[in-house]
Amino acid sequence: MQQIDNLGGSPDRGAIESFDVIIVGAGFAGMYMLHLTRGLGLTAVVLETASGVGGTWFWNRYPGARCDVESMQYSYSFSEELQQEWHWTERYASQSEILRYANHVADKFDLRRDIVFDTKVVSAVFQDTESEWIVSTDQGKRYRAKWCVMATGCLSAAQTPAITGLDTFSGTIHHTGNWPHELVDLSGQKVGVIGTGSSGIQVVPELAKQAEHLYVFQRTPNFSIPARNQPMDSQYENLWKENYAERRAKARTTSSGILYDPASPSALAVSPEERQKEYERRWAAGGTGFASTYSDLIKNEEANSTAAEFVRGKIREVVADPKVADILAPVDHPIGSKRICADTMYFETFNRSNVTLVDLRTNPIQTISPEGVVTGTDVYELDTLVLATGFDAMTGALSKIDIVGRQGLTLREKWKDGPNTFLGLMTSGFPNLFIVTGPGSPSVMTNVIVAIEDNVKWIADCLADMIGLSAEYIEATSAAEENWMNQVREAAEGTLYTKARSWYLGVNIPGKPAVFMPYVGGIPAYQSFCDEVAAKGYEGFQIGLEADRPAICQLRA
Ligand code: FAD
Ligand code: N01
Repeated sequence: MQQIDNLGGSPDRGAIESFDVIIVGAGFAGMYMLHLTRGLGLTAVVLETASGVGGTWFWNRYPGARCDVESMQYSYSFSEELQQEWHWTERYASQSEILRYANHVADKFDLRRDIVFDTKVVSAVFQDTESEWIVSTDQGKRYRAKWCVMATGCLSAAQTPAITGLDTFSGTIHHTGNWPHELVDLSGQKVGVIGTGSSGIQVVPELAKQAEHLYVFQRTPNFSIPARNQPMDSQYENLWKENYAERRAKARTTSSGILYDPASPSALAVSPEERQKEYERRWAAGGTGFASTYSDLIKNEEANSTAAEFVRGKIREVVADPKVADILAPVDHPIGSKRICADTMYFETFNRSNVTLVDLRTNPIQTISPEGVVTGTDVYELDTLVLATGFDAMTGALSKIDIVGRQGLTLREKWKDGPNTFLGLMTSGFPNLFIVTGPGSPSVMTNVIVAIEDNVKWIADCLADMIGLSAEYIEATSAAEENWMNQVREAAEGTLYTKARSWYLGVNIPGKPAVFMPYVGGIPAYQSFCDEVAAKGYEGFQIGLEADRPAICQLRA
C-alpha cells in the first residue's frame, strides 16, 4: 500500500512517499517491471527523466533511427494478446513506430498512473538499519522502498566528446541520442556529422537528402550490411503470429535471442566459391544476420577475415571513388567485434555530390571554432553539427546517480576499476538493488527485449520468493560475483570481441576502465545459470530473514 509520511525534523527533508518497489526508468525494462510488480500485489512507482515512456525510442528521434532486429521479434512476448493485436508496418520498425508501440503498451496495461515523468533520480541511498532504499529526485522529492530496480538502460547516457572549442560553435548542435522533438529542418544548410557508428550510419543518408552539403567526419570506419527494409509482408506477419509461442521459444535457444538463418559451422570448412555464394545470399537478404553466417566468424581471425574482406569488396563495388571507398573500408577490427551496423543506402550516400567524407585518421579535428570544424588542414564551415558520438554504455546511467550501499559504499567507488556484478542482476554491498540488463549480463549482445524480459521475470520471481520467505534483504556475495566476473571475462577472451576498441570495453569514455562488460556466452547459457541459482535457493546470494534480524541465513540447496 502506498503511504505518505513526514519524517519530521528539518523542513527540507519534506514528505517521503513509500512504496514496496521503486523502479528507475520507463523504457521497455521499467514498463515490464512495473507490470509484473503489480501482478505480485506490490505497490510500485516508476521514476523517469523523460516526459514519456519508451526510453531509447523516446530519446533517439534522429532521422533514420530504426531497429536492426526484425520487428516481429523486437517486441514483448509476455502477452499473447499484445503480440497478436499489434501490427508492425515494416520489416524493421522505425523509431516512431516503436515509440507508438511503447505508448500502446503503457495504455493497454494502464502503466502511466504509476509513472512519474520529468523526474530524474539523483541519488539512491540504502538505509542499513531499516533495510530500505531512499531515492531522491531533481524535483526535490524523496521516495522510499524496500526494493529498488534500476531499469536505466545500457545506452541511455549520451556521450558528448570533449573536443576543444565545442562550446564556442555558433551554429546548432544536436546529439543523436537526445534529438529534438520538433522537426529539424536542415534544408539549405551546411551540416557536419561526427561519428560513424550505428547512429551515424543511420542518420547520414537521411541528412544528405536534406542538407545543402553534408560533411561526414569519420575516425573509425565500420562494417555495415544493407538492412533491406521493406513494408511488412502480410504472409510473413501471419506466419509469425500463428507460431509466435514456438518461434519466441526457439529464439531463446539462440545465443542472441534472435531467429536468423542458422549459421553453418565454419567459414574455413567450405570452398571459397561456396563461401562467396553464401555471403552473397546473406548480403542480398540483408540485415545483421550476415555476421552469423558461420559460427566461427567471431572466434577465428582467419574465418572472420573472409567475411570482412567480402564486405570491404562490396564497399569498393558501391562507392564510386576508390579513395573514398578505401577510407570507408574497415581494417582495424574484425567484423562483428564492434556492433555490426545495418544501413539503408549508407555507402551509396558517398556517391552524392553534396557529401564529403573527412578522414579524421589522417586529418584529426584540432578544434571546433564558432564557424565549424577545424582539422589540421581545413576549416569546415557549418550551420549545424550533429554528434553521433555514442554513449557511456552499460554503466553510464548508473554512475550518474549517487548510489550508496551498505556502510556508505558508493557504486562509483566500487566500480572504479570496472563493474562487477553477479549475473548482471545485483552487486555485493547493495542489498535489494536489482539491475535490469546490467554489466555482466548478455544485454547488448542480444535482441535486448529478450534480455529485458528474462531479467525482469527473474527479478519478479525473486521478489515473490523473498516476500514468501519474509526476507529482509537479498544481496550478492562477493565470492559469487568474483566467480561470475571471471566467467564473463573468459567468455569474451574466447572470442574476437576484445580485438576492437569498442564501447563494450568502455574505451570510448575518457578515464573509464577498459573492462569488457557484456556476457557473450549467449542467452541459453546465461538463462540456465540464472534459473539454476534461483532453483538452488538463490545460491550465491545472502538472504537475511526478518525473523532472524539481524542474523543472516545463507540459503543453500
Ligand atoms: P532504455 O530504453 O534506455 O530506458 C531507460 C530509461 O531510464 C530512459 O527512459 C531514461 O530516461 C531513464 N533513466 C535513466 N537514468 C535515469 C535517472 N537517473 N532518473 C530517471 N530516469 C532515468 N536493441 C536491440 O535489441 N535492437 C535494436 O535494433 C536496437 N536499436 C537501438 C538503437 C538505438 C539508437 C539505441 C540507442 C539503442 C538500440 N538498442 C537496440 C538498444 C536499446 O537500448 C534496447 O533495445 C532497449 O530499448 C532498452 O530498454 P531499457 O528499458 O533497458 O532502457
Ligand atoms: O555510438 P558508437 P552509436 N572525434 O559508440 C565517434 C546501438 N544503436 O550511437 O569509433 C571523432 O557506436 C566514434 O569514433 P571511434 C548499437 O548497439 C543501434 O553509433 O571512437 N569521432 C564512432 O564512430 C550501437 O552500437 C542502432 O573512432 C568520435 C562514433 O562516434 C550503440 O547503440 C542505431 C569522437 C560513436 O559510435 C551505439 O551506437 C543506433 C571524437 N571525439 C545505435 N567521439 C541500430 O541500428 C566519438 N566519435 C539498431
